[in-house]
Amino acid sequence: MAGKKEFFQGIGKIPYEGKASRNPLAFKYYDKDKVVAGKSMADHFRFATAYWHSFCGNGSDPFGMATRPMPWLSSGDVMQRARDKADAAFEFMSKIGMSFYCFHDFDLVEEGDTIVESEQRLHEIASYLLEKQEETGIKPLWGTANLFSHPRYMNGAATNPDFAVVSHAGLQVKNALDVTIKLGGQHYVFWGGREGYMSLLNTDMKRELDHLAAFLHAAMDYGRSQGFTGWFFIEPKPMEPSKHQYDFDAATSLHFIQSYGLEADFKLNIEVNHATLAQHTFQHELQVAANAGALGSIDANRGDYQNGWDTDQFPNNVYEMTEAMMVLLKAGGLQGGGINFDAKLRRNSTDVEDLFYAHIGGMDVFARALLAAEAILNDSAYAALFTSRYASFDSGQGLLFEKGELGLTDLYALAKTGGEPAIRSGRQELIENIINQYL
Ligand code: XUL
Ligand code: CO
Repeated sequence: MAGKKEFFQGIGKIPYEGKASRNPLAFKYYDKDKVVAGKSMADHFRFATAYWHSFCGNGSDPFGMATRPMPWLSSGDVMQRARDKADAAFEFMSKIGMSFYCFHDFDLVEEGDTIVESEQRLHEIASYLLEKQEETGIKPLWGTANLFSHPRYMNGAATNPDFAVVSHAGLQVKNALDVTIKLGGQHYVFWGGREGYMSLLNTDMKRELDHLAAFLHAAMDYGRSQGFTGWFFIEPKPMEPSKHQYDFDAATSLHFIQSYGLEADFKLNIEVNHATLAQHTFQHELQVAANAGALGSIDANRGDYQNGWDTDQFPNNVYEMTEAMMVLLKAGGLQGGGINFDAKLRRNSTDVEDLFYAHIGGMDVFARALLAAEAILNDSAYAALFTSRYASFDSGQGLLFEKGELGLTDLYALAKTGGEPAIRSGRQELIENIINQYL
């Protein structure tokens, strides 16, 4: 590795040692080459590190300052800081065996005082990242533009009531797309933290949604004109930082995508903690996306059952993740995306090892859940229980109904001669017990 400094000293390549291992710096379940349901674990997951949380987030919160030592941010020179950050990122990803990363434009390098300065910085750091990528084979899973931190976006980016801000957002997305393409990024994400409103009293919702659609069409046309072949993902989230965000959940985002004719190019990036903020489960959001053929990618994390905000903790609940992996396997996997750990260390996790423990834990939870889900779907009574619930639609009148061949008077006549339907158990507890048995 070309990096001059070693930022994660004393930590080598993280091995897979199996579940009997007591080595905290080893995988217990994530065995990248192990084939599960016809694909290696690495190919199922395509794990990615989030540049912002892992290499920019310093533990500060609205109540307190940074807690986490980040030696890669110590240089007084902005470009040196960006290069050191890239060195730290690639050292971490190489050691843990991560194939992908995800970034916002100004995670890579700080925004300049002028547009020209920002563009120069982005161009320069992208060239440096390209060198690191060539050395390691690690690439972006997706890129995005930060259209929510700068004060200019306080009233929205693509949905801002001021066209000057909308066009500035366009400039930023053009540059972010150029960098994503230059780095061989596979996909491009739109997360609209400020695309929404704080009060309807001053918001023309319909007009703002029309603007968002025009903006996304323009971004998509530009990307395609530059040879970008990846998907554009919308990442739903109901609120935070806005009171109400337009991409509220998977169903709302799909309705938007379909209403504005974006469905050939746009899919969804489903985030666990965004699902729970919308009062859904993660698996619900995965299923809604899958039903529309739009399950593109995943942002992995978890919320907190007692807090109502986006805590972005690393995943640790194997039972819930197993339910999610059952949905994923039944859907035939992700459509081109991967699993990005959009998760941050707790403010009091301050040792260099903590970033490794967090990612090892998250990757092991996915691996363990995938193994369990595959066994449940293929070896247990589950599949038969599931399909038998719908057996009355497999033949006869039920099948005709499913094909749309029965009218309401047909249903009337059938019910009248059929009498009161039998009471049939949904067997929820039995199915829950089966899952528990396979963990
Ligand atoms: C915010 C969030 C973002 C997106 C990318 O909640 O999830 O980090 O993933 O902008
Ligand atoms: Co996210």
